[in-house]
Amino acid sequence: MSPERWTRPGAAEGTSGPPAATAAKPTREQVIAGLRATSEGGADLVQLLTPEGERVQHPDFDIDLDDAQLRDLYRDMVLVRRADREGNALQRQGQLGIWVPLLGQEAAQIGAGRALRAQDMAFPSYREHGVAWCRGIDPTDLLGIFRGTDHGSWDPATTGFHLYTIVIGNQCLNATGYAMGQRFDGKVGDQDGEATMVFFGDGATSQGDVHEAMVWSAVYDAPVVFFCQNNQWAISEPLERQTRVPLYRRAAGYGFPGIRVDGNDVLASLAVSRWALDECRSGNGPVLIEAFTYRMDAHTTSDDPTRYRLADEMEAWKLKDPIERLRVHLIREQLADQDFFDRVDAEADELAVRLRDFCFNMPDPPPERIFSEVYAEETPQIAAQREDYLRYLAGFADDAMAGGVR
Ligand SMILES: Cc1ncc(C[n+]2csc(CCOP(=O)(O)OP(=O)(O)O)c2C)c(N)n1
Ligand SMILES: [Mg+2]
Repeated sequence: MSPERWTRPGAAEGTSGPPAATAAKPTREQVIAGLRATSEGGADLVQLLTPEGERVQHPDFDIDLDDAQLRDLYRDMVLVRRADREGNALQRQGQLGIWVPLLGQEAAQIGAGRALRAQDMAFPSYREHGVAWCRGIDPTDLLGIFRGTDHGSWDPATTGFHLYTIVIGNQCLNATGYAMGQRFDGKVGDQDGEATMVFFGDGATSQGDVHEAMVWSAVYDAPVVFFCQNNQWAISEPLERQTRVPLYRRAAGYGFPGIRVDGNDVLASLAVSRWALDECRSGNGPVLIEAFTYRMDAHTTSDDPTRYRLADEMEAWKLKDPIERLRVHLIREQLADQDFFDRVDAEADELAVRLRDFCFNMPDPPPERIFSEVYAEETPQIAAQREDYLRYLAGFADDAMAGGVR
């Protein structure tokens, strides 16, 4: 086989197989441009609502929602955005150690989150405040994680929502294991079955854990939907530092379907997620969904994106705002009046006040708590460490230290 036989994959010309020997070899720049080539609405981007709020049809995916359901999706996104902005502000005011913004990713998350059924299980990373909302987690429950007082206070078993995972990509392995359990328990095989959905980012696709999870899921038919929010950045690393092919096409290499959905279109995210979960429920999983979206704020409150990305990129994505396009659609089709929008805004204000009050009044945990619940039963070593630590704290004259972590 001569070396000329192999050219770079021609992302720009839309082929997923090996390029023909005669194909012109794309330049590195063309390959990189191809990663984003379909973002304006190509044949391989599932979109049901344009950035201008116009409802469009898709041959494979459609959805039939009534007016009230459309309004509910709008309300979800507005409330989640408001909770997110409040979390950001609370960090700036010194009330939280850090906040991880979801700004811009509301449609991807609400679409996926509302596609999940009660019996399903979701595994988030750390930015999935919108999915948390859909699983019935009160936004106040997120605050302890970012104030450093707990690791998440909800019960994954009853909420169907695992605790946040900071270790990039790791939750894909956990989700695959959980999905295998669903299979072994006989919960897969019909439309009333169970499925698992795991959330991760574009950067996470470079992690070994994600690869291993995909290989395992493929060969053992694990009922898991891999929901990748491609927000274009992994902190300061752009997409082209993670891949040379559009991410959804990687699924072909594992042997399961990969779909790219407009992640700023809540209808498309909902439609594709429902389909993928049903595939898993009925035993046809796994599926990869690449939700093509954009991180409109910093990576976290510790990050300054002006140091590595240009303002015009941000300006272009503002025109694709997920909430604005549904708002325009509701107005254009006369599905909601001013009174509705005012009520949602008032509800968002109330939520923000509730979050602030909750945060200001959060009790500090007692210092000895770091030793409890490490093991199911306390070991003598842990008991000795706890006593040692409490003796150490008691040695301070200033009882601010002894009284708790401030
Ligand atoms: C295993 C591991 N390596 C590195 C980090 C540091 N880290 C935190 S977030 C992040 C970038 C993740 O980017 P992406 O997967 O695109 O998710 P996003 O933050 O954009 O949602 C990195 C490298 C980590 N948390 N875990
Ligand atoms: Mg990312």
